[in-house]
Amino acid sequence: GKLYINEVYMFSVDKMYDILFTESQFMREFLEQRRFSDVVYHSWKKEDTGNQTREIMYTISLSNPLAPKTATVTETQTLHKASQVSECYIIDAEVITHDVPYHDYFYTLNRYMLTRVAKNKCRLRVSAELRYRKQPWGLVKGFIERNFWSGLDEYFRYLELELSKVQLVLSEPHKQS
Ligand code: YK8
Repeated sequence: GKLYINEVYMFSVDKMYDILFTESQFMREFLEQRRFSDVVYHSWKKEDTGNQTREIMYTISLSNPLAPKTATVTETQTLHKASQVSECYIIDAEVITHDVPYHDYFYTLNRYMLTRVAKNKCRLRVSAELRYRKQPWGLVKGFIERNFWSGLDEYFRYLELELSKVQLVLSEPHKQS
């Protein structure tokens, strides 16, 4: 696995949850800029385990000459039952990229941990793992890994950048009228 974000933000943990895990303006604009389209959110469902899960479907555009121009994606998010409003949220996201070469070999597991630091301060920790469904041979494995990590690096670098901007907007002092 790889740790992508481990940062403290100057807004509440509930705000961070709203930004990342509801159909927020932030997420709408972010996905639009990343050229994600046909986004369909299904609602959260309670499982027997006490966790909640939901599915999100979307289409991504790719610029790799070896891949098709677009690919459909299914992201299954699990909100762990250990999560507590205003304290912490733990979300696992299993991401399946259909339509890309070797798509039947791998999927992605991302883990988001949102924790309260103070009333208007939270920590976001995001890590990602490449998981195999079947063992690829050496050449294919190298090929998948290069493309996989470069795609994820770019996505999370951009997410971190956009989140730091939110922080600036939200911490602007309110003008007195
Ligand atoms: C989620 C991991 C691999 C995939 C991609 C595969 C190319 C393979 C082609 C080679 C395009 C939003 C990625 C980056 C697409 C985007 C996925 C996102 C960023 C073999 C020729 C989508 C998080 C996420 C997880 C996995 C990412 C894919 O919230 O390289």
